[in-house]
Amino acid sequence: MRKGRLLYEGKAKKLYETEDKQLIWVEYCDNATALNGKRKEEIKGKGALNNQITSLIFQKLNAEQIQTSFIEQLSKTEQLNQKVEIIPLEVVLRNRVAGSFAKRFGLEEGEVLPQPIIEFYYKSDALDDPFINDAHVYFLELAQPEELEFIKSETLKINALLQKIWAKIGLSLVDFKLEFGRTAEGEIILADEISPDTCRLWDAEGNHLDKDVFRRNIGDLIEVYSRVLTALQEEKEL
Ligand code: U5P
Repeated sequence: MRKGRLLYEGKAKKLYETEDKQLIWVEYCDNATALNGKRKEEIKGKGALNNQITSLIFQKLNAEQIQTSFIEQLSKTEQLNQKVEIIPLEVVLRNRVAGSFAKRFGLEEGEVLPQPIIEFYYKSDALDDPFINDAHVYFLELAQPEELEFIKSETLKINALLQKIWAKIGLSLVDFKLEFGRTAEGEIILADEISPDTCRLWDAEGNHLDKDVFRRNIGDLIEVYSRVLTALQEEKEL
């Protein structure tokens, strides 16, 4: 398999064509962004950490019969994915009060929600990813009602699996963001990444082992992400 033409450059990833039209070559870069791209920094080693963490998590989800775009890790910074058309929807699931949810409702961070809450954001840099509801999803023609129901039930299933995976290394899954894509056959599958860039992860002492260390300037991102990767690798070997 060879890396072909650059197809798309996102905030922290580059997607390349391969000889096979159904497959894309994904390269994780060292960029860290906050405030929807308005704050940007290069952090050496971040791409390799996120690629390795995402690859481990997606391997576990694939093994649990979740349909995902992940095929294999190619190198420290690269992976092979099935090509999908990304649905411009950020699907956020919250297990605990934190982040924009805490801000929106004027709450302290930390409270465990009686049941998980799923939220949708419309992926649009120009509009700053606005918070939307099901009716907006249909109005914007992002998904059909039965597709959105599938996305919700899949997100709940993924939450249960992710909570178990993170709990094994002593981390509480506070919230996370997923993206889904459509295959050439029109099937909806999980895509993009699952890493400390897209999950809030707290340890038992309340330390943040995720991108909040960068967003809030409260720690060393490489040190924290390395701790997460090492713990996942050690757990895998047990
Ligand atoms: N999140 C992303 N990308 C975004 C916005 C949020 O991955 O563009 C993730 C955060 O890392 C957090 C969850 O785990 O979604 C909720 O974020 P927030 O709405 O509390 O900022």
